Amino acid sequence: QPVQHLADYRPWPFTLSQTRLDVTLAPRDTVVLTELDLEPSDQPVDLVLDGGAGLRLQSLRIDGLTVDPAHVLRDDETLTIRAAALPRVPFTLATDVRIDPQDNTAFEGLYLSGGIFCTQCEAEGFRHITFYPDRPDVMTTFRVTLRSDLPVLLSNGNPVRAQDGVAEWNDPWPKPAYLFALVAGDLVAVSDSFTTRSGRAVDLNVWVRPGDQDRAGFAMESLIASMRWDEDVYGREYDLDVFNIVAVDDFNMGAMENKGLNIFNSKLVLASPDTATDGDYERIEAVIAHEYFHNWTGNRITCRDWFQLCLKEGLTVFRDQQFTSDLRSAAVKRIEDVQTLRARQFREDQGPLAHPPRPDRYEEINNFYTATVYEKGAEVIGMLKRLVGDDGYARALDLYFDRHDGDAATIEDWLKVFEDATGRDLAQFKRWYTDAGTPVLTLQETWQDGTLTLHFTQQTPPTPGQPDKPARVIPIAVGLIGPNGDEVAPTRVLEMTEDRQSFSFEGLGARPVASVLRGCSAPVMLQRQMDDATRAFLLAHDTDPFARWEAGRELALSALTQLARGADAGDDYITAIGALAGDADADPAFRALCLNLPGEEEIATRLATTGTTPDPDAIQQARAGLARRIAMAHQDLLAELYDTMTVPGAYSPDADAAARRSLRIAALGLLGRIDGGDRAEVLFGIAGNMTERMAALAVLLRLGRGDSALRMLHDEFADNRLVMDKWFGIQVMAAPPSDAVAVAERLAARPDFDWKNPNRFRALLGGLAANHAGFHAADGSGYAFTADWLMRMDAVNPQIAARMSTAFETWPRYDAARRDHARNALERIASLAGLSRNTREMVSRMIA
Ligand code: DPP
Ligand code: ZN
Repeated sequence: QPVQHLADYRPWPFTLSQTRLDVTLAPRDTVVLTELDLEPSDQPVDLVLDGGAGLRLQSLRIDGLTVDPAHVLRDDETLTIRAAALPRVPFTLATDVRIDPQDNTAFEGLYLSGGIFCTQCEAEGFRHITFYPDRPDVMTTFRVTLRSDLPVLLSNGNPVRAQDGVAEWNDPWPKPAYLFALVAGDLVAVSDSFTTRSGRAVDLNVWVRPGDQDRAGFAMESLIASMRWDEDVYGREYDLDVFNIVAVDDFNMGAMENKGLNIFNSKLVLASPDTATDGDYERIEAVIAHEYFHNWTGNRITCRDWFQLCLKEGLTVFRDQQFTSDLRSAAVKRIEDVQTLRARQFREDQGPLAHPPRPDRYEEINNFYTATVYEKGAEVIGMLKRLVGDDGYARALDLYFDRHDGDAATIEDWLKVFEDATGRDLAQFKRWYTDAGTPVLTLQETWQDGTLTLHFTQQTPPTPGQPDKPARVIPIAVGLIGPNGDEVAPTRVLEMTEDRQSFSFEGLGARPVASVLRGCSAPVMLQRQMDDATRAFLLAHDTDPFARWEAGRELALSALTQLARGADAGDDYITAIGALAGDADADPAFRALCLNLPGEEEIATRLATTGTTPDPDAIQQARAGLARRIAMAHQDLLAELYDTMTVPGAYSPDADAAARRSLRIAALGLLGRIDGGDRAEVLFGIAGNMTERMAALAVLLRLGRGDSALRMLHDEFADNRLVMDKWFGIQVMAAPPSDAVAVAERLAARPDFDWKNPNRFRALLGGLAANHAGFHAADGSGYAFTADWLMRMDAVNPQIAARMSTAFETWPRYDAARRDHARNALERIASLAGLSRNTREMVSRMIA
């Protein structure tokens, strides 16, 4: 398959009015009978169906008659029936195909996960099940018959009948093949029901393995909250009689929004206080919501082609972010989202894998399920909402659902809806979708006669294939804080449209401090000359919680980058952070976010973007040293927080309880720098929840005294895959950097390193990648270890190998010796015989 180009889009020259599937499940030789009701267009053209060499075709009939083999062509990816063999009137094409789910280790199409048959069809998995026009703009109704002795047989839509090993499902909503799903297994359900606001009763089920029911309740609560929220906030109702969620252990992604039958990675469904952290609970709630919200933004309105992936993903991430903000703390959620954006999307934008939210070329679409498509896609919608206002946004969304229900739509359609609903011209705004790269916004200020003027320039560095970057429209939210700490001008959104532009605030008595890019009003990097005292002032007084946190962040990064360069710094930060941590009026979660120092990766990024080659060891030492100084300076306060930020009563994952725990463990982490790990040792033994136990374990591992805690955890949870994933991951992540590769090697040699399971593989390899100085070990051992495993994984599961190869995406910014090691590792991967298209594309972009 050559490079795909957006410009080459052509509608499919047939009409498909119904798909009927009859599947007899077996580990080997599953029988897939498919009937497609097709209508040809006016011109006679060949019928080209997707479907590769893995499909064993037993028969091919048109209206009951076998198609003359002379008119049939097959290659590795398609089956073609010549126009000469096709009727000029509506006809039914019937195929009989055999496949082997048991041998499907790529987890794409139909596969077995621990005795459960399940599917993953996005983006192009359906073509591994049967021959089909496997493209999102071909939408049709599905009728599915499943045959198996397994007790639970599920597919999309509404159940028609189920008895004697046969189940029939009917999905009345036209959908593309990527939203198809089937599940068969020995499963049990946690069940509930929901009545939509127009009175439709919906049966809800969360299907898990027998024994896991007591860990599925939170997923169900989250589903009900999501259904209610989408009605209240977007006016969107559910549209079938049943909504099923199934948890499986082997899953390439987090979860999948198949119509009426969401399939989830079990780590995003199963939770109990003793096995899941507060972060896990929050993530489960968000992903359940995300997949549910796709029912409208993704399923009822889907994408015309895969270049438009951010149409559904950016919008659905934006919606799940709004949902979490409404249920929990909006300020904390915004800070967490920006941290993720910077750690993953800014990182992507600054390296060889940079691409726009709507790319215009790809080789393998699975490589574009990225932070840029998802997280930046959501940021772009946040900007749009800021520019047109809340009312304009609501009108545009109503119009979007009205106009495009049932469509396979494009980014152009999406923007047109906003233009029509608000009268605004979005031609310049569209660059956010088509141009890669993070704009750098610089700010200079002048003050004269009671007028403060902000002089901005914007400039976006070149990215692969896009040397020139015209100016974008950037919404810059600004407020002013007076010298006494009061807000003298509330938030106002400045719209920057030129390369350089100035904005004035007049009639001011005394010079205020500008609080700029409030709420992170645009996904840009702000460069601004500001002394540490002014930053500390904003950290103390800014009325916008994001900007307040950001002031502390900048203060920390300023200290850490100086320390990493060998200078002396940090006193201002230590003083300011103590005041904030002790501010009993501030939300404990906010205080915890401020107390957590920027990670080593973020420090490396800051150094690289300001012209210094990052030295991973120096960064690690700078950060550890500053943490120790904070602990020394605020020992009593931190000990008090640790002792008092407990949560009485039974564990609850709600925002307030989680906030207190987050501040408590932030204090624990700092105290661990000076108490030798004694508190952590005690806490690990007595804590009744996984949040505190994992935090304690991380402290112990960093100090090299985690062995007995690891043994305890292992003895308790050896049979729990999700806890064991954490057990593998944290040992590598929290290892002293000089040991990290050795720890990873030792763990990889264990019999329970079930590396073909994506979660287990990600735990170990992702754990190493997250250990910045360990992965970037000067001798290249971290790179070599990772490359060896990526090559091994590529032959088994190309999607996972390709995804994890992004560990290398920052390699060009390190020193020459590390660059040599990294390039060698990447070239070794590139030269592997039989390398998948997935990994080949990633590696070749990284060494281009
Ligand atoms: N399942 C993935 C998601 O929901 C891909 N659609 O984002
Ligand atoms: Zn999604």
